[in-house]
Amino acid sequence: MKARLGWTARLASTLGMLALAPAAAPPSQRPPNFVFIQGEAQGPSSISVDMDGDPATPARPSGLTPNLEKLAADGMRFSDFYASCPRCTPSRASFVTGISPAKLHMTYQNEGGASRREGGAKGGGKRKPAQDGIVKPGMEDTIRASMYADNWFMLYVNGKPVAVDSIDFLPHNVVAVDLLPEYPMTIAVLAKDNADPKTGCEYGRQIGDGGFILKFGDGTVTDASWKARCFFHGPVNRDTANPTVRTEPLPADWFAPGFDDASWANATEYSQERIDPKQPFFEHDFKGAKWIWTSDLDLDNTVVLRKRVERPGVKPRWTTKPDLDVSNAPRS
Ligand SMILES: [Ca+2]
Ligand SMILES: [Ca+2]
Repeated sequence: MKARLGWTARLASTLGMLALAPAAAPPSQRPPNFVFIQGEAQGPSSISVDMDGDPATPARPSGLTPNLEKLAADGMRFSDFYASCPRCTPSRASFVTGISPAKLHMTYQNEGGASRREGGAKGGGKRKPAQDGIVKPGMEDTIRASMYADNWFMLYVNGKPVAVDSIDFLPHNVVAVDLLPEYPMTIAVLAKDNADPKTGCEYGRQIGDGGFILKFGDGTVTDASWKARCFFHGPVNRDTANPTVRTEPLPADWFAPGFDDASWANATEYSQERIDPKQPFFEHDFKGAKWIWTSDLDLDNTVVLRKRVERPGVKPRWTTKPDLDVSNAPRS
C-alpha cells in the first residue's frame, strides 16, 4: 500500500502535465503536449497534497510542498496508479521505455555500484552487492534525530560525537540531524542547565531548571527507561543566600558503548507543563517522547543521560565501515 501511495504521490507531479503547443495554430487544432514531472523519493509523507481523502501529514517540515498543492488545486489528481516496480530506478526505466522491469533485467536500484541489474548470467532473485562487495549507505538509510534541551546538550551515538546544541542557553532551540543507525545503539547525552559553576544559580540568585527530550526516526524516544546521573548539583539545600555546590568529574568514557551505567538510577519523566518548552519545540515531531532529567530538575545542573537501543535482527544494508577515526574528538 505504501509503495502504491508513494507512486500516487509521485503522480501528484503529473498534475504538472501542461498542454503546450505552437501559438500559430488556433487552439482547437493544436495537438496537446504533455510535460511529465516525476518526483524522486517522494512518498506520501514527503508531500502535503491530499491523495487519499485524508489530510496529508508530512513527516517533517521539508515535506511541505505548497507548489504541488497549488497544482493539485488547479488541476486533476490521479490517485490510483500502480508502478511497474516498487523501486524508483526500474520504474523510471520502465516508464521511459515502455518495457517491463523484468524484461529490462532491472528490478532494483543500487547507487554507485557496477551491478545495476539483477538476475544476470548466474540468475538468482536476490539483490546482490556491487562486484567489489561494497554497498554504500544512502540518505534513505538515515534517521532523523530531533532534540531539545533546557538549556544545552552534546549527543554521542555509539561513542561518536553526533550533535551539539548550537545555542548555549537562550533562546531555546531544537537541534535536528540525520544519522546512520547501527544497532545495538548506545546513546549518551551530556546535558547542562544554565547555572553558575560556583553557585549553581542563574542570573544571580535564581534557581533554574533543566529538561531534555529526544526522538529518533526509528522510534527511539526519551523516557524513564533511560539512565540518568548528576555531576554538578547546587545550590545545595536550595540555599541561595550562601550557595554551595557539589561536583564530580565526568567519567572519561561516559559516552562509550561499553561504559557501565547499571548502578545509575533511571531517568525521571516530567510533564510538558513543568518544563514549559519554548515555541521551536512545537514545530517538530516529538510525539511519544517524554521530558527527562535526574530526580532533581532544579538543582542537578549537569547530567549524563544514557540509553542502549537493541534491535535484534536488524542488520545494516551497507557493508562499508568509516575510514575516518573520530575517537580523538573533544568530549565535554
Ligand atoms: Ca538548575
Ligand atoms: Ca534552564
